[in-house]
Amino acid sequence: MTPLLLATHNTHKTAEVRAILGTAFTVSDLTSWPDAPEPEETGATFSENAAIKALAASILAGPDTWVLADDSGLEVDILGGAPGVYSARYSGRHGDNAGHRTKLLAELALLNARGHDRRARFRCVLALAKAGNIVAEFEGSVEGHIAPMERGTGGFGYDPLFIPDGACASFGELPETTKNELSHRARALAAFSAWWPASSPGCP
Ligand code: ITT
Repeated sequence: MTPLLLATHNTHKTAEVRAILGTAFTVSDLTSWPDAPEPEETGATFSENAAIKALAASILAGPDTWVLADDSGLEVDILGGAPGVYSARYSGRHGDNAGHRTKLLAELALLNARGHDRRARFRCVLALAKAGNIVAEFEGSVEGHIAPMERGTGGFGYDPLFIPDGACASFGELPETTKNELSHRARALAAFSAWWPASSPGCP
């Protein structure tokens, strides 16, 4: 099993990455590094923020450690792609997921958004780093729409509001295993897994 440091403090992400990658990797995260600085996510794109997080963790962890950073979020078409890179701080307080969901529903109500106007997608960009360099980047997305009200208590973040195309239930209602088959994170990790053996023959 290859050790992989996930450059996140979000333990929900870690749990999903562990479940999706299975036994090929031993996944740890920054909760095991109490002194890990939280770099400011100053990028304008998921890609830039993923690179910021991956490089900071790679420098911390040293040259032998593979580091993967996940920058992700929800894009709502009628809001011009918001909350986008601001998904984790949409209502003003980082990680106030209930506040973010309330604000999103209020914004859509103000615009009287119905049907197609509620189109949205989750996006995930993964940056892979080693020895202080970005080695590769992987992306995944899942299309869907925003429910009229919160549905279910599973998952995290915007999951109770997001209904993926082809489903009649939100990520907050669907079993974890279903989310982990079709989510933005699952698709980005599938690209990572497909790349991994090809680019690292005989490693580590
Ligand atoms: P790290 O930066 O430490 O990884 P974070 O939660 O701040 O943790 P991001 O900056 O990537 O991570 O913000 C992602 C936000 O987007 C996250 O806090 C959720 O609000 C939302 N999000 C991303 N993936 C999601 C998912 O699978 N389900 C629900 N919401 C998600």
